[in-house]
Amino acid sequence: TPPVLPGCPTWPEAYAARYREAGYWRGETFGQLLHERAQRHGERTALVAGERRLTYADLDARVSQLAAGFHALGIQARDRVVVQLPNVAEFFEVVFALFRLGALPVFALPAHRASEIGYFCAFTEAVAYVIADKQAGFDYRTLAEQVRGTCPTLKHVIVAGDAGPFTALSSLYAAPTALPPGPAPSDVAFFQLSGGSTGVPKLIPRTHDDYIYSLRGSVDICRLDETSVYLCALPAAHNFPLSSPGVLGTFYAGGTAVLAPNPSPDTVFPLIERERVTITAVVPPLAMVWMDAARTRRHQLASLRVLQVGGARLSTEAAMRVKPTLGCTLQQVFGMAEGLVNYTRLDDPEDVIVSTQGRPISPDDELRVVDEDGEDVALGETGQLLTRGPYTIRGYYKAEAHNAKAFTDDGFYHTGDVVRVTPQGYLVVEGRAKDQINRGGDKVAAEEVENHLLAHPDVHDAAVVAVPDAFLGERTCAFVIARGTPPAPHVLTAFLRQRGLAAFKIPDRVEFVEAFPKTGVGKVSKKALRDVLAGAPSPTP
Ligand code: J2J
Repeated sequence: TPPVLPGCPTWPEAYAARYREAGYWRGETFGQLLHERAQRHGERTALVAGERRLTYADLDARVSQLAAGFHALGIQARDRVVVQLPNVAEFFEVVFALFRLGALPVFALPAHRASEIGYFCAFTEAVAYVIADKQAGFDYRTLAEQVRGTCPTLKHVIVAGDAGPFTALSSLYAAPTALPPGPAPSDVAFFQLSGGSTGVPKLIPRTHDDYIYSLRGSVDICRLDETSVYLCALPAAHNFPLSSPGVLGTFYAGGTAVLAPNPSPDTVFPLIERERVTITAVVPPLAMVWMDAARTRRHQLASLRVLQVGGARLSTEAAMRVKPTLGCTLQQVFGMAEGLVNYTRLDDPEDVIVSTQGRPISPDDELRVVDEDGEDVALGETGQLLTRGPYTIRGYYKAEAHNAKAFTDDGFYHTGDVVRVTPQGYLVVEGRAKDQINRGGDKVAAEEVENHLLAHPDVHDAAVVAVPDAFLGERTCAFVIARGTPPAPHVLTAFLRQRGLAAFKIPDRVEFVEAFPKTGVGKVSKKALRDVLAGAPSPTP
């Protein structure tokens, strides 16, 4: 077998050697990590989800059984498996069982629908798709029916709960058997999804070595240990609650991870109180909702020491309210599934905590801030952030043409974020140069939505842009040039839903125009379109 999965760019050998020498990559896999923690912390609680409480020994045993079951089903090393599970214990049983075999989870979000899931299955040639039966009023088995017909490689649909016509996950916990040798630490462990700015989501190959390093770094910075209790309120598949330090970082530290089925204060506050949660992570709009709720229920948060906020820019004003209203330390987190994660440190001065998005995990995270021509700007000036380092990918999966644009020749990743660096070396996110809308932490690639709109017979052209929003930070607006009489906006949004686009990507607003304003080089000017929404006079096309 080839040393890495074909289609996954990797670090040049000189860098890999350096990262090993520096002690970042320690040659450990996720399968081994859980075994080791089970030996060390066997009777400690690893995971709390709904009615279930699993010790490290329980989790390790369940994972061994499930790995045997997956193996018996024929799932092999490097097989791709699309995993779309809500915040249930099975999520971690499934992914660790796949890690043991060296099979590769593709981390779909619960909000994804036929368009996204069908694409992930087809693009990765997935052999299996793992879902819950029903969650939050949605029946994932219907989605699986739809997807199965379109993906010939898909052999198994595996369901946590009532399986209907599919394979019950519960039937796969088998007596542990001898398994083939596990993956190498340098192997890809799973695929994260890119927020992206392109027509289809990009897949991010993360290795055991690089991801475990980012966990160890995050655990140190967030001071997790075996007494820590981490609450996972965001969807567990997302890189932030998974790894910064998230549930996997909590396992790394031997602490307890509590999974919340949804992030509303009514659900989460009693959980924080009951489980004595010490740290949790939210996106900015949720931080606002929690701060409002805490006015009357702050006593439920007494155990909380750290609130991490990330995924989108938190205003300084909101940041300043966290400590007074919630009584805990704010930690700003500016990360990306491609790698680089920045944190404010827990003992940073208050002004650094409220007004910056932190600094990198690793001394070997290399940052460049460049202008439009790719030239480095002066220190402290604003520009586009490029990064390279021991846990930042060198390329997306099977995306050669896109990689040539998204990475420099010497391996720096174009984050698409516009930042400046403070004299103390902290990053402040000032804006964005990528064609993406950040809807309260949910990333929407404009081109993806535009392509779906263009499929409608009444749409001649479409351009999707961000509208500022007091609650979400940004919402989406689709500017549409109709072919003939414009359809009602709800006809278009219903059309996108019916095409199986995740709800958070459905435009919040649709505006019909006669023509698009153009830039000097004749491209659609999204800036001029955003100005229209901001109340500027209509552009002259
Ligand atoms: C402004 N923009 C931010 C912040 C992310 C930890 C935390 C977040 C993510 C994440 C993650 C931001 N202020 N504090 O993976 O491990 C925007 C940037 C960035 C993009 C990445 C993690 N924190 N962003 O959000 O892959 O534009 O990862 O490039 O979903 O979110 O999105 P994503």
